[in-house]
Amino acid sequence: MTKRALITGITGQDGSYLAEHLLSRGYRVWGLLRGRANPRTSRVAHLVPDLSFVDGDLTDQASLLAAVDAVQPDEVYNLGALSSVPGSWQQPELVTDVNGTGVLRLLEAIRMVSDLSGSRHADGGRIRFYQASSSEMFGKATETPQSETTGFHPRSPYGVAKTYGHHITRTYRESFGMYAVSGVLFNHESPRRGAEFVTRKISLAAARIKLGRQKRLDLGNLDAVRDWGFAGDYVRAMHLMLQQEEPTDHVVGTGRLHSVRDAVRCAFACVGLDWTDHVVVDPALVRPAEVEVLCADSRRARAGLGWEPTVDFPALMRMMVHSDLERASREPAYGDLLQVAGR
Ligand code: NAP
Ligand code: G4F
Repeated sequence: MTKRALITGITGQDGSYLAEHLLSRGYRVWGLLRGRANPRTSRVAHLVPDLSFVDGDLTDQASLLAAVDAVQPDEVYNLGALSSVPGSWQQPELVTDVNGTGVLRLLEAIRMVSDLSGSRHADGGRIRFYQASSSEMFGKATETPQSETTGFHPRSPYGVAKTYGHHITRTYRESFGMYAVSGVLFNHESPRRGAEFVTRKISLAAARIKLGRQKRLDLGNLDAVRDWGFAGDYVRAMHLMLQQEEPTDHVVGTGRLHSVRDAVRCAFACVGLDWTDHVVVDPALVRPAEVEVLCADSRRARAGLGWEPTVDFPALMRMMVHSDLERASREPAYGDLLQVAGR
């Protein structure tokens, strides 16, 4: 029977890769779209009409209930969130509502629809649920590397809200027997990554500076260290987590560490430039409370799901820089813009 999946966060980086992955496996896929009047669908426009949309917002219980009831999904992937960590200090209450309470609302919608229409699902009426948890929950990590048993010490409103989402998912699993799991995913990037995140900010700047469309790159903490992987690999892990006999949380990452400085060096080397000629450290971009190092211990995912990453860090940065060179070459040069403005 054709499986039906509902994805929140369909317009985001991961939503687009996951929709592609599920469609390629024969799923019918619906994306939850907020703000129909002005939807940001550029990342998934190429998937229409195979991909369908349903209205809804994680801050609105009634819309989630209606969406789950309309789609009658076998699997729900909750990828919707305000996902910028620095942004979460600007809008802490909204981030808590969307990234924290939003998870509770979606679990409630699934519970209610499952109770009402249980017989329509092969596995006893239960809709399987994936929660996009984050390595930001480890924050000021109590051990390195971090695994499924490492304690949480979040350092931002984003991390705190994600920690609530993680715990409420486990609580619904234990309270109601729901197949509800969290993937604790470490940083994953791609050419579709938002330009507010550091790797994409760097790849875009390297491309623009090479093409004479940008002068310099302002960055915050160059010493921060992350475990960066490719988003296309990580959505495979999300899908695998919902295909297991028992609902189990998994940590997903490469186990390889690189600093922001490494990312800059790598990206500028791709375009034949010395990064030290172009990068300026701006103290205003340093966070109120930084997460210095995150490193995944993904042994459970590798052994239990058979998951492996396929793209290493230098290949990931090259992929992003090459994509941005192509994109930036279509942007008007600064001089052209001045001419258009009549100056
Ligand atoms: P992203 O590109 O920032 O996408 C976020 C998505 O959430 C967008 O589609 C956005 O829709 C949607 N959204 C925002 N507010 C919403 C609301 N009130 N109701 C419904 N949807 C809403 O994020 P991503 O990188 O794909 O990440 C996907 C998920 O994984 C997020 O939950 C993120 O926190 C989590 N995560 C990401 C990483 C990573 O490294 N990428 C690592 C760990 C966890 P609009 O277009 O309408 O704004
Ligand atoms: O790219 P980032 O903004 O990613 P961050 O904060 O690690 O969060 C991302 O990964 C999380 C998983 O761990 C997700 F849950 C979350 O949704 C998001 O996708 O920053 C990475 C590092 C930080 O230490 C930051 O201080 O880069 C450092 N950095 C240095 N200069 C910068 C900059 N980050 C940004 N965004 N912009 C800078 O100019």
